[in-house]
Amino acid sequence: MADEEYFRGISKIPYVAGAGAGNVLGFKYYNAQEVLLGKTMEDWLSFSVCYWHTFRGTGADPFGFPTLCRPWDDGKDSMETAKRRMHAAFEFFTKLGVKYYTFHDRDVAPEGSTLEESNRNLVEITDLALQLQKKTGIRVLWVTCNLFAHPRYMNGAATNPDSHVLAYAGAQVKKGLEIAKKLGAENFVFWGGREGYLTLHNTDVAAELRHMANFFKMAVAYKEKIGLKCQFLIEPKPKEPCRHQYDYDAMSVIGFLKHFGLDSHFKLNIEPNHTTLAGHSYEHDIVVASAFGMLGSVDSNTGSPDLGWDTDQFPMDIKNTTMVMKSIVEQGGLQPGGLNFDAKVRRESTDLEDLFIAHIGAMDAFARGLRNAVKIIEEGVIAQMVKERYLSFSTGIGQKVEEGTATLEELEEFTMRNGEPKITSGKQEKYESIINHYL
Ligand code: XLS
Ligand code: NI
Ligand code: NI
Repeated sequence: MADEEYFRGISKIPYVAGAGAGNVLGFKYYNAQEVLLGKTMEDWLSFSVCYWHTFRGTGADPFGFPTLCRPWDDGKDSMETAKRRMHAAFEFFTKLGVKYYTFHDRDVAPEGSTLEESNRNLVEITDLALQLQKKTGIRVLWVTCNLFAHPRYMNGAATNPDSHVLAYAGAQVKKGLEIAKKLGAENFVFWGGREGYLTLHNTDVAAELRHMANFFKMAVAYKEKIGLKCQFLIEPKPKEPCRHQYDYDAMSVIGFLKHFGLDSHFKLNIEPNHTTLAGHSYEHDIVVASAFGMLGSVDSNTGSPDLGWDTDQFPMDIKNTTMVMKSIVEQGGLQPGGLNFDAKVRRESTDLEDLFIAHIGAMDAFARGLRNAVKIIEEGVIAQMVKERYLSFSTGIGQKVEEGTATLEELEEFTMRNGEPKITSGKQEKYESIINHYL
């Protein structure tokens, strides 16, 4: 089992700068060890493969049966299958040349009929993961607990109206944190898919938010108790599967964390397909989270903007990747976060090689985005224009506003003295033309 090769005919993906359009099994832009602005591309991008889509995805959708047959899967949720899958996963990570992977507890090990059995399974499988990590140097970008798939969580986990369910979720997170420590995970993610409501008629919103905050406080306490060093992340999403999810978008989560005094313990894991579901532009939540110093990691995927749900497609749009990388480079990088491909091949992309083609295409899209962003930042044309736009805040009354020392009386006096402000063009088309220059 350990020696079996699952991705036959595919070897380590090479850097093939300048190769023709038809070569989709090589990187044309991602050159891992190349240094840009003092850091290797590998470090700026910290790519990660997700376990759930890439190793558990079957292509099933609400209207159709599975379409994706994988050589490591026999359709059984057994420990033996789980181990085979783990070997296949590490073969994939190694050939693709990524340093990180992410998983939910229940992706890697089957859920047992009791919590004890589930925990035993998880411990046994992560022993194998640890062994493969040591052998390959591949690391865990983040671990998360699946607190949304099992029927017990249908009314929520940390926001469930039944404290017994909340207790179960807490027990699951306790084990998840222990596993994160064992595997040296860089981050731990909370995604609240069932933390929200289907109807307000049966929901005590204030109680649910309080319980969720207290749940996070227990997680922080246990993390500190066991000396787990990783960064906690919350992943916002406005809806799906709930009608409304409390972690609606970056600004809502930041407000929640600050309200409950949790903001020093958490950062955000932003998934652009969730941002667009919340009605914002692709990079909006990246920019907002970064503005608060809370951009921790990115679930780099995309949706189809003409649809209203999370299609988890591989990000292939160079303008999007450029704008995301601009924010990331401006804040000095993402570490200990990274770019995790929370993305799945289409259910019609049935070849095994499509898994490689999808990841390579998306890695190259981000590598191009990084190269573009570096040029935008190095040349500084946009930055200079933005700086000039806000120049009035560096002297006089503007400076007093900036520093928080101005009063309304002073603003009135200033206005009486200076009259009507002059009309200033926002120059949107000029900015857009300049951005296009770099794409
Ligand atoms: C679902 C989320 C989920 C999280 C991890 O929409 O993106 O996959 O990333 O639970
Ligand atoms: Ni995600
Ligand atoms: Ni998602």
